[in-house]
Amino acid sequence: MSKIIKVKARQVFDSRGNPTIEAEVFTKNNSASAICPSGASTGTYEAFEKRDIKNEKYLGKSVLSAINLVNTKISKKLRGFSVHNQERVDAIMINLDGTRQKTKLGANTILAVSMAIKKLSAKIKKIPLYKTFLIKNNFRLPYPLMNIINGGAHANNGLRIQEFMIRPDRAKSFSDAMRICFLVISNLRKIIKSRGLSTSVGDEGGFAPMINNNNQALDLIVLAIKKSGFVNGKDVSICLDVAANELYKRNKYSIHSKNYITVEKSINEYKRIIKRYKIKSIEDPFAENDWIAWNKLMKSIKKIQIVGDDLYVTNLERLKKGFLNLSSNAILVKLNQIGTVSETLDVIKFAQETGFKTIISHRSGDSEDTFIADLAVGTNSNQIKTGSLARSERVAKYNQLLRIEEELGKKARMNKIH
Ligand code: 2PG
Ligand code: MG
Repeated sequence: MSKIIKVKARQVFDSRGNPTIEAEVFTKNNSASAICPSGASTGTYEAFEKRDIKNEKYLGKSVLSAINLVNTKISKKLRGFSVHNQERVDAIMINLDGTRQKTKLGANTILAVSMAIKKLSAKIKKIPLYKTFLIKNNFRLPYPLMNIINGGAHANNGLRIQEFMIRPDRAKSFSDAMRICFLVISNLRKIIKSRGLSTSVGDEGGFAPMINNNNQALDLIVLAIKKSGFVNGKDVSICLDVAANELYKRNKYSIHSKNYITVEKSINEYKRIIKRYKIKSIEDPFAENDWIAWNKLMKSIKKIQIVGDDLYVTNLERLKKGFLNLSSNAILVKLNQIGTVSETLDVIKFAQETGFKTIISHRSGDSEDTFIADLAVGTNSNQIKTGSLARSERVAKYNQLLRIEEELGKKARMNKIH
């Protein structure tokens, strides 16, 4: 009853309006589907995203060849295997591809199938998806890292830093966390409007006002937190994703202004804003190959969450290097950076065993698929980063977490931040 009889894919569109893959897996009596997301500020070491670069009808962005691969090669190879044996089916696809970065089939091709299989397994077992990952009981809800001001590659306002986020550190439940974020966002909207700035939003649902100075964005957020009756750094903490790959040139960085400065000077600037704005978490503070800079930062600041995204690209080898190098104390986890559910779980397991905080993340090009909400709960991940309370592809994940919390009832607990 759980044997795969067919895999089928179709081209659908992501939240930026770009083509992406939806895969549907069939057993005799059941089926389930999943949609692959897509990033804009991607790391060099991410697994390959397959697109028809020569198809001018879609400006080189269609995924029709990937879809053809699913409908033919992958469907044929997976036929007869059980949907309950995720590792096996993932290994078959990894071997069928046979390359380091999944350049032959594409990580997007493989991942859509891998996620659909996971969903179908849960459906056949008649259990919620979150119960099929690493944790079997004592589920914990993640703290949301809500991206409320968008900059960098996700907006066109000239803000150096890509994501300005809030985390409701004293929330007692996930619904309480949502209420706190709702209040801060509502007040931020009012403040931005009162300054005569636009309240239009960027790719991840955060506001994208035409300001180009990090401090200005941070001042707005501090004010919104205060106006909402919360204490910055206690009730609500400011967190950043610098996405420093985009701000790096010849050993120097233009994170804090348009001027390129050394790592040492950048660290001093980090220290200054951490103190002034009580920042609690910084993602990708330096570029993906600058291991020395990461280690210097880790050694020079205490009690701050340093998150590797482009640095690790959800890749076990790179995470092991970061562990040995003392590069960070947290990892951002994105399924499509590596390309299968099994490999993602391996990374999460290693990270948690070695004391890293795990943060499950969306991509800037995302969809109505809420897989990552279940993944966050099912792996006891501390945090989830999935945009603001705007744009349904972002809100869908938060809504799914509310449903999970409701289902867990009295057993629902928030994760530990510290
Ligand atoms: C990031 C992500 C998600 P993108 O850098 O963390 O916010 O952006 O998907 O564009 O890589
Ligand atoms: Mg990032």
